Amino acid sequence: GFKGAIFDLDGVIVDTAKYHYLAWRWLARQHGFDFTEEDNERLKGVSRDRSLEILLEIGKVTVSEAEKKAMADLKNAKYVEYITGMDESELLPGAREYILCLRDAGVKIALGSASKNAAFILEKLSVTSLFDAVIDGTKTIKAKPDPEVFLLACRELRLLPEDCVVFEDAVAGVQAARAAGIRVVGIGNASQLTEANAVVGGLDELLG
Ligand code: G16
Ligand code: MG
Repeated sequence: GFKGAIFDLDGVIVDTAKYHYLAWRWLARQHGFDFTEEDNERLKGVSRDRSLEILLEIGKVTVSEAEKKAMADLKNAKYVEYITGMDESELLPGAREYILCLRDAGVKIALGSASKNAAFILEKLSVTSLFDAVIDGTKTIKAKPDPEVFLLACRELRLLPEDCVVFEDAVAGVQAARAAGIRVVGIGNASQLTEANAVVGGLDELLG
């Protein structure tokens, strides 16, 4: 059993990856190169700044630090335009139901996301009140695979890592959870998430 459940956001609760993709592709095209859906796989769970570095590598574009900052801001403005239109219909199957089920059983719930837009997205999905703690990209210094985000979540829930479980879809996120000493359920493909303690296709598979 476990006393705390820590959920990643993109790829676990909601598919915001498609909006990140559209915004990054828009930025790439502004700079004269294409950005494919396959390229986008490399950005899942990765911080905004690191994502930009990868994008620039793909486009073989070199820019100044000031330009990088401007590009990251532009991408985010575009991304925020897309997510502003989101509502609860975009919750992934089983997400709300599984969290409610855990809450009924007395399990504490936290968010552990790399996104600086996480609080806004939870509001759009009308699930803010389901979380006892929200740790996101505005509260962390080190990005996944560093364990910081999940250790902060445990601390805010007042629980030990060994009493918690993380739900993660990205390899870097699974590694971050393991580094924090927390058991992790991978969401996605078992051949990709090899370091997870268990893997399911989605939270709907966990509903009893
Ligand atoms: C999410 C996405 C990443 C994104 C990151 C930062 O991570 O998977 O693609 O780059 O957040 O997002 P933002 O630009 O909104 O700060 P997670 O940890 O929720 O899967
Ligand atoms: Mg994710």
